[in-house]
Amino acid sequence: MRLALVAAPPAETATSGGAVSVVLDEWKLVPAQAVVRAGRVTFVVRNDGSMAHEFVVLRSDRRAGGLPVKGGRALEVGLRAEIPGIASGGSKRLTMTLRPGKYVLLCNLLGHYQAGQFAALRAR
Ligand SMILES: [Cu+2]
Repeated sequence: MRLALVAAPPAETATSGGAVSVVLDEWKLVPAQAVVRAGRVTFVVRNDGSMAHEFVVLRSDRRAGGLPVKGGRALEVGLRAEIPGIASGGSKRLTMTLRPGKYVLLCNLLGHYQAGQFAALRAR
């Protein structure tokens, strides 16, 4: 985390630190924005669904819907961070450093990715 901050240009770290709201539901994952500034980002993830969900951040150049799937779960290649469980009606935060690039946000509970709980995110 700290290494990535040090490696980023000063202008970028100075303007980073934004919050990104994300809503989980059956069967979708909807970030408030598709593009964020690289650097420190806080995801504020709210579960509006009727069942528990999770929130996974992968660094990937693949299409958000094009991750390889095995046994009902997407392969978590490029895993960067995760909120393992968010109860129905609950909300959790995750602060991490995003380097510039393409990311896939998903819920990877059994079958949820294939049901449509994913979204693309780009950091620049
Ligand atoms: Cu889910």
